[in-house]
Amino acid sequence: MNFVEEIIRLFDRSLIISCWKYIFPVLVVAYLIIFLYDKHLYGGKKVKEAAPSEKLDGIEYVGEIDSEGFDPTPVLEEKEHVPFAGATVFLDNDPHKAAFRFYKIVNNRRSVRQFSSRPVDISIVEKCVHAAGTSPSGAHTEPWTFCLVSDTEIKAKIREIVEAEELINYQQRMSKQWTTDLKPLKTNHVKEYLTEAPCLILIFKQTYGLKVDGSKKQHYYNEISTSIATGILLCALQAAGLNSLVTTPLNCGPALRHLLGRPVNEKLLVLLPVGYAAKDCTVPDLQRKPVEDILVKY
Ligand code: IYR
Repeated sequence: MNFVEEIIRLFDRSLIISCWKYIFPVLVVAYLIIFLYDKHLYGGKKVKEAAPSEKLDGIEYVGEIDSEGFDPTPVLEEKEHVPFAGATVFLDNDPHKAAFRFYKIVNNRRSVRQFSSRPVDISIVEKCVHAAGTSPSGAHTEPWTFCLVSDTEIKAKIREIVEAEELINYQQRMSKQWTTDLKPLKTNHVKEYLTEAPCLILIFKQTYGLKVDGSKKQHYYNEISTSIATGILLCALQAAGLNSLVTTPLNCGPALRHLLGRPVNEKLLVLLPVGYAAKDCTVPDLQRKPVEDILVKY
């Protein structure tokens, strides 16, 4: 008896055929659901995730690479050292006044969820991003990308992606305690600020970089570095009189990355709506911890 006959003998043929009557329609429906969901997220455009050794951004690597796509041979990039100019104290050359003034600026900052339609001068935001780019980073790798979106249609698409995911987040992914903790902030899956704010800044951490030869470059502490840069950006926006909100849209990273055409080494860290608070904007009456509670002196 040959192999095929043996298989047919083992499984009753008529049983398999009768099962397929049910299995086949289920498979077709499952495929349709996956297809429609994919089309909804990525507009039908299939974007392939590049494997580490694959071509990325049109650069192909020709040398030796390890399984992660990094060149195993250390490369020394020499840096000249120059005399340090020293810290600058503005405000009457008085460091106390300068520190207090900075405190006053940042203490005024509140997370704003209702924005007015008052337009923002993009060149101000650009200057703030310029300031954010002065952030320290692991081995000076500067592992960040700031995507500034003011296009109405792209903002609408971003809102669509975020609201679809946030609905699932609020209903299923976030714990009961989490949604209860958020009740005082009056947040939910509806994100009007994503279309009301004149601009959105999507901040991506670059999990690795690319050298000119196409091999990968280590981006040490890329999340910490990008978070520090984000902090500087928030201060700069506040100093320029702009309002902002830090949002971390859970599960939206890949879809937003595809939408903005960012490469696979970039992962969304935060999304900031930026603009001017609406006239009737309200914020929760929160208190900040006194310095004695957050500072331990030795
Ligand atoms: N990302 C959700 C939930 C959320 C989570 C935290 I932690 C907040 O401080 C605020 C909101 C949202 O944006 O609604």
